[in-house]
Amino acid sequence: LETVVSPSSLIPKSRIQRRWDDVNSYGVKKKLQSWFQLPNGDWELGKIISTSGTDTLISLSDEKVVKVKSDSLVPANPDILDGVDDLMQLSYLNEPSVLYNLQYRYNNDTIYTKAGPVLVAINPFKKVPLYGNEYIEAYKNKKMESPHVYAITDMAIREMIRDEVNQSIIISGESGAGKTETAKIAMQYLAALGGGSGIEYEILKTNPILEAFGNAKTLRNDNSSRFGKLIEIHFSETGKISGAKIQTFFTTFGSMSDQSLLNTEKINLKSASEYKYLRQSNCYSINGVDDIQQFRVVMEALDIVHVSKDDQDSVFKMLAAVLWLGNVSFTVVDNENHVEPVADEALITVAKMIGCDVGDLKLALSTRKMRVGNDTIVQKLTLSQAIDTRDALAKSIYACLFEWLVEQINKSLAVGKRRTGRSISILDIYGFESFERNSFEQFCINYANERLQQHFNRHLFKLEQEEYIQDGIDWKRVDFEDNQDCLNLFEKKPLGLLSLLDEESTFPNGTDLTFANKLKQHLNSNSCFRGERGKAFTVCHYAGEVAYDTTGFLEKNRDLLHLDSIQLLSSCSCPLPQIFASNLLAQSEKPATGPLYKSGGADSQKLSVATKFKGQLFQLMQRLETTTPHFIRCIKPNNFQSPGSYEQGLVLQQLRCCGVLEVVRISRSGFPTRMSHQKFARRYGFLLLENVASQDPLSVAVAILNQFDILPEMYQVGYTKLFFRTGQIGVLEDTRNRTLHGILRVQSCFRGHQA
Ligand code: AOV
Ligand code: MG
Repeated sequence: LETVVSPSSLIPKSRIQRRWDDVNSYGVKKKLQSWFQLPNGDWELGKIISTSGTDTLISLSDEKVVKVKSDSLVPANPDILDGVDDLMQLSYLNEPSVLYNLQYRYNNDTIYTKAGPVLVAINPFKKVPLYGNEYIEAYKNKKMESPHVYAITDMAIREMIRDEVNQSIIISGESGAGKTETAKIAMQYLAALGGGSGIEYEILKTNPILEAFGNAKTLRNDNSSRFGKLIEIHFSETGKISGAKIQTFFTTFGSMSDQSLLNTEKINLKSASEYKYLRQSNCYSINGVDDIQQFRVVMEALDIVHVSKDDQDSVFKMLAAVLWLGNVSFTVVDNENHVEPVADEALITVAKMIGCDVGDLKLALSTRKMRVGNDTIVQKLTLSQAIDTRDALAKSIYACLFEWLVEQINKSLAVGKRRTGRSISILDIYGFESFERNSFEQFCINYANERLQQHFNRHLFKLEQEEYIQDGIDWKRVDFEDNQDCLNLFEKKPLGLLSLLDEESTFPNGTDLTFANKLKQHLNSNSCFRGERGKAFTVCHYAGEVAYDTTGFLEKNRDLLHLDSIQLLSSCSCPLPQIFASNLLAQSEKPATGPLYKSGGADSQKLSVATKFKGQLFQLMQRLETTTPHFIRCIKPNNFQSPGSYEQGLVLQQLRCCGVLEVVRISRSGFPTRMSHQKFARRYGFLLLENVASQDPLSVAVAILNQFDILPEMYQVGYTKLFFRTGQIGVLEDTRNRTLHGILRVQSCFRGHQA
């Protein structure tokens, strides 16, 4: 059998990968095993039989022999390296080897693997026996060391205590990759180690509440978070959890989940299919989800985080108001297509739930007050304007309700007055998205990820190298993909994507097409931008090119909630709508800085959605900047949420998007662990066999390195710090811990003896 295949470029190669190939393409002929790419893009392992000229004969596992171009083969690692814990240990770091290693582990339910300092987690889509108290104990006592969320969380705790610096655990990945589950696993570990005061129990109970109100079933994930979340967990000096604070970002409540509600007459509850908002997906149940059981859990959680019974009643009234709003219908009242809401059960129930006059509600849904000079005129709404107004009100009540709940939770978890400045924050935020059709949501999400990627880059590569150079150690510069150009494309003023979007949103005659044309006119010279035909444009993100369709951009960027609706809420007799109204007014106030979006003709000035988004993102980044980050990259092995299926192409694409391969390359050539001479001497000096009390820290440090036989290529001595390759400090830490335990035991024996 003779088949000549040219497997190159079946998977488009990124710039990063091309460089990888340069590094790894040597040595193929001498190796017995090699990767060979099948026409479908998957890689298969083959044994080299012979090489002649530019061709190589290889035999595959099914005994088939194929002839391929020698330069298309990629070297494979020896069997002994199958399934290593850390990708850094691989001799050959090419893509097929990495894919194979992850798959090998995944097939054994070992879903976690290190990629240098980054933890890769592959969603098992089934229960795996890796969690619970026994595992927590094992990681706590260092009896278990294999990569795990517990291990990385443990490291965060230790570094928080050791360095007295706040820590963050940044979890990213595609929808359905397992971010939220991973965040919960990390919280579990923190609660187990820092528990005692009881507050940890409350903190864990915030998850079911946030998920009940903030998650929805989507095509990609049955329990998809429609918001990003940062939870900051505070610790006392003794290492006990003292409180927590939750911040949510970028809520997108476009679609709502099938909430199971209280079945009481008080809120006039009907079955889900009676509500227009819940009817649209035609999906009323989720496999394996028991709504009644979940509902009980949420109600119990609300009690635990101290939401009073009265407030709980109000919460369900607001939910009912939102659902009934969706059922409000309109009739045309004149020949200009102006409308009025129908005064039926839906309208009357909404008015009752929020506590307003039916007439006021009618007016707010069918008219808009506008100021012309010093006069106020009332404009009637057309059918489509009225529907938009109704939906905007429903969305904003829901969003306000969610924000209010988070606020209540935060009050309940409030950190006491004695802040210690010790905290671990967990960030669960959606990753880079690239679909067939990409809209405003992907535009915002990918912009946020571009920023997070810069944080990742800066932390892992840039700061790293700057530190080496500053400390004068021998270090050959490793380049990394800097994404500053792409960030400039978004953020530059006045000619950046965000500025131009805001500008066009303020023009009454602006359309998605005029917006797209403006982008092409001003940004075509930018290397990260490419105008496409019609209303489309392409951005070259760090993770790849994404073509955006500007359809709906302007409308989504304008905040459609009218001042009339806010005024309606503020006049309601229920407490929650009043709180919502004052929050909304505060948000729409003119801020000291930042571009403004003037809503078309109305008398309020509001921030555009994109500008608010950018503001939140900057706040988030500022908070993260003050922490030592730990990164977890979640990977989805297939698109069917099913266990046991591992699609190489899909995994590879995600590995590239989150820079996992690049980070291994950099880490392997660097010195990720570092410690000042003083600290090193203080920490390990007592392990020395000879007395060094009189010596300077550097001499002590060198003595330690010698005594423990740390190989010269494994460390570098800088002006102020010692730099180590990965894993080196572990040996010293172990010895130190064992010795300390020994001393403690001796001391307690001694005390026992005295007594
Ligand atoms: P996501 O947070 O990354 O998506 P989730 O954390 O909700 O994804 O995970 C999706 C589903 O995968 C969960 O509901 C579980 O069924 C399963 N899963 C994830 N991690 C594990 C694990 N460690 N063990 C067992 N099952 C797991 V989104 O919120 O959609 O971006 O917006
Ligand atoms: Mg999630």
